[in-house]
Amino acid sequence: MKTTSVLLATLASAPTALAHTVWSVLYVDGLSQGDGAAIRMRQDPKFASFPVEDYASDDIACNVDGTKGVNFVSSIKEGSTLTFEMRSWPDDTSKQPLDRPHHGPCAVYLKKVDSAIKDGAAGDGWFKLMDDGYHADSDTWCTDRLIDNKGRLSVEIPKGLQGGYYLARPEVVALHNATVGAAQFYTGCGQIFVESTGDLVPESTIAIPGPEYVTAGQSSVHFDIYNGDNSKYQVPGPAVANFTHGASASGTQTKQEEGLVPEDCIAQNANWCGKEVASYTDETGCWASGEDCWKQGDACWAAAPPTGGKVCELWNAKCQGINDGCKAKQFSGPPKKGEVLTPKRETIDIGLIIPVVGGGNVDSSPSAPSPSQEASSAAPKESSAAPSAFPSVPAPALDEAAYEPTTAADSPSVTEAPSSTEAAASFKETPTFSSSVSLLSFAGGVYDAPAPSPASQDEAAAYEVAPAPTKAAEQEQEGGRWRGGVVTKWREHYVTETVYVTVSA
Ligand SMILES: [Cu+2]
Repeated sequence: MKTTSVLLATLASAPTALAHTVWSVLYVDGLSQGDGAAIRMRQDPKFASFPVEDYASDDIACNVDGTKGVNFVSSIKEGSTLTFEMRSWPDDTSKQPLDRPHHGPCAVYLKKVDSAIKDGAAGDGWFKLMDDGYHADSDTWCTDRLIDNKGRLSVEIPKGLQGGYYLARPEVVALHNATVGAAQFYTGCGQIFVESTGDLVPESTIAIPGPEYVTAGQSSVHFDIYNGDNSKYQVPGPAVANFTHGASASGTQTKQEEGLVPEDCIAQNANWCGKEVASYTDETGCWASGEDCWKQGDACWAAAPPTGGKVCELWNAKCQGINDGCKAKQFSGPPKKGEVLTPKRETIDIGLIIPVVGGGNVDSSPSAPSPSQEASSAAPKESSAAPSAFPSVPAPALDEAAYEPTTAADSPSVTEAPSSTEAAASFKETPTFSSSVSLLSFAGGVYDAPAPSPASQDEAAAYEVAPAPTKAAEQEQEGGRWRGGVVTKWREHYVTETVYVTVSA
């Protein structure tokens, strides 16, 4: 049977099914906010990395569980760079951020909200800050650039953007199954507060979910990347937003009042915070404080997202220390009172910043855009020819080819590619938006091997036809079919197994 042979061939040639991905960490100007902190992600670790495939569902906004907020909100300054990190195993950075056969575009959206914690995410108000699809010169997708960049997607928060709370939504759309219309959306949302006195607002917003974002069957989610002309692929959603002056004072929040990490927080695990237990001088007090400590530890584990509970472990060790002290009749405590258990936050070199194409223009008049302007801003990949006043975006390119290296000499070959560390260092001296050519060269240049791609679209489809059980699932089906007087009997035996294997990045 065809189906059977395809499946078996897949298992024989590729014993590893694809590991999906989940947005796991938010960095602000390269500083980690802590694994899982201020991020809405799917909570069940078994399914955290699974894609959203129902484009009409509210889950497409901030992922499953994404309509509910988390406790913390990250502080951002206008002009700061936000970096989202995806991981195939949210609690294990030694794994590949996303398996290579996931090919597709990426984007970042923002939504201005009254409360970053309480907003339900789905609905109107979303605008796109950047997107990136396919580059014909290097035959690469945004996913390739992200995988080469440790799974990190960065975007600059526009200078002058209206201050206040936002949901920040990174997105990767994997197209390996899009031949049958099953593009996979990987998303999540960061809860942020933008410190700014600016008054810039997007000219228009869209609803997610909604027809201006994506609908099933649309070419952005139903596309044959193996046999089609990938240079014609259009990223889902609207064009990158243009901005205009005229934020309403009532909608501007000038001071962050929600989602701050308490000052007396001595242990932070994602969106949970532990506070020092009461001091004691006698046995009763000792046991009582131990009890309080364990209670907080339980809450830590209960709140731990799929990125794990490393700080909960440290916390429980603290509680054990208190109890040990009580047993040893050391009734003065707690030991190491006030010691901060939160590990020092990591600062990373964010590496690649994908240049923003189009958008960003500030309308000189604060009045509402004319219908023709609206029409042009709604058209994908078209930008008005207005001079760019914002932020330091180059004159909008008409298409991707216009900002890509025009000669082979501009584009380093694979063998000439600098090490990623060297390339990353040269980045830092490069203005974010004005040197798109060198940035793109880097994006293509770090490749040290051609991307392994499925041998055929059948094989690609077979990769993820099955959900990802962690143990083998066997299934037999029998049936019969009558056609033209002949009864064909068939019997199929499926074995689907997902084996996750460590692949060094
Ligand atoms: Cu996947």
